[in-house]
Amino acid sequence: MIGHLGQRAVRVLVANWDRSYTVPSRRLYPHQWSWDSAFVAIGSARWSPRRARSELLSLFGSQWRDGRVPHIAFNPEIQDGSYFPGPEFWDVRAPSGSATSGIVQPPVHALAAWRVHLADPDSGFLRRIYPRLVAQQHFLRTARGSEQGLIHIVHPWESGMDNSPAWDTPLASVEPGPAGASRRDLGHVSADERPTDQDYARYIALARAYRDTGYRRAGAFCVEDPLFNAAYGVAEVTLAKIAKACGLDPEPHHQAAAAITAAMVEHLYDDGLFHARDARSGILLRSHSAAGLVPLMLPDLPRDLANALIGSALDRFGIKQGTLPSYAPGAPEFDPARYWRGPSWINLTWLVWQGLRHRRPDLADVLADGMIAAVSRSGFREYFDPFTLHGHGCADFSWSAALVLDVIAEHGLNGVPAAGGQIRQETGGIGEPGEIGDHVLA
Ligand code: 9WN
Repeated sequence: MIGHLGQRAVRVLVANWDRSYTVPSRRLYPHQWSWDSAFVAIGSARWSPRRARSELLSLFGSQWRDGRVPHIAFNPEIQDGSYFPGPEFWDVRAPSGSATSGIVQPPVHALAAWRVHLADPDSGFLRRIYPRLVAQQHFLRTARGSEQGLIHIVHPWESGMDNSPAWDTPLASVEPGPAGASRRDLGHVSADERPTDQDYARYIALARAYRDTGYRRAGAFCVEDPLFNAAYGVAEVTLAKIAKACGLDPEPHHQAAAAITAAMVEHLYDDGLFHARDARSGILLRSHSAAGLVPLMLPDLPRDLANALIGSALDRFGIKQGTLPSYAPGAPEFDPARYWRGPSWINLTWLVWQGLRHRRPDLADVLADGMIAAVSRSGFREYFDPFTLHGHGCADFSWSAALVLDVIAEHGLNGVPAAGGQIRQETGGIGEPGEIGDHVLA
């Protein structure tokens, strides 16, 4: 059932495993990233729920006292300077003692935890992770929440879609600092697939300014992003399920989820797409980012809006072709090869796939086949040209491998899902690639 493609995906995850979690990429991203680990857990749940639990628990081991889950937890054994900005730049430690960054990423972790539980029910795991997930939401609500109930982000890196054209306008007001010389990414990936030096210098200036307030006050960049807020809403929907499974009251989570959806509809929606909003001026930052389709994941999205989003997915993003470009191809800023400015990403496609599965299973199937086609054609690359499926960015990228395992388990390689939605599980100890390989790849 897993097929040759699934075996290759497992091999990527085994190769990127680092004792208790998975690095996104050995060379380009050699530490633990927050939303990457959530996506990896969703995929690992299909073949090794033990690894999936470890992935999430290890990340939450670096949670701050205020509930924030940092976007990077640094591996102390990795040589200084192999990723920039590294621990010396962020200059902060979690209560566990691990060096971390001070910003966050979209909170897709409750969803991941629930999927891990569904794959291999473990009430001890759920009870352990639930208060941490609640604290993560609490941090967002209290430190980043607006009166209208929306969450703002303080850095493009917090959106997960760092280089999206959606950030061109808010970034333009950021004074670039001196950063070019410190970049490490260009040693691994071609410059025309990555952010420009000027944008990179702005990222560093913003991160430095936030750091210098003790990671408390937003600087020039302060926006409410539809993907981030949709993830925040889906987290409440999922926490209701987790609370119920733990014998706790789900009602506060239901109420929170309904309020988030309502606030998003009122403040972030316009003309067939959700948009980011400048949190200070309240001005909508209209763009053509596929982040605006992710609210399809919200189960209580009004039906007429969901239909309008599906119309945009078809007309503006052309998903009938099987791929979801990260930015609408008809827009002037579209670039099929540059990071987040047009290429297809497996994680973004997976999120929208989730949103379509119950609403338009026919279109969901088209996207599932498209994800499989992209990695079959080009391997588990970081991103793909949405028209040619040519691979870009780094190779052996963890979430591309992990989420394709989930797609194989749910949708199957030829439209036939794996029995029980489960790919064979490892039975050996974690952390021994050979051992795991023997069990899964036999
Ligand atoms: C900054 C790790 C991360 C992803 C992000 C992606 C990219 C980092 C970078 O890589 O961002 O966090 O150095 O460009 O944009 O979504 O989590 O895979």
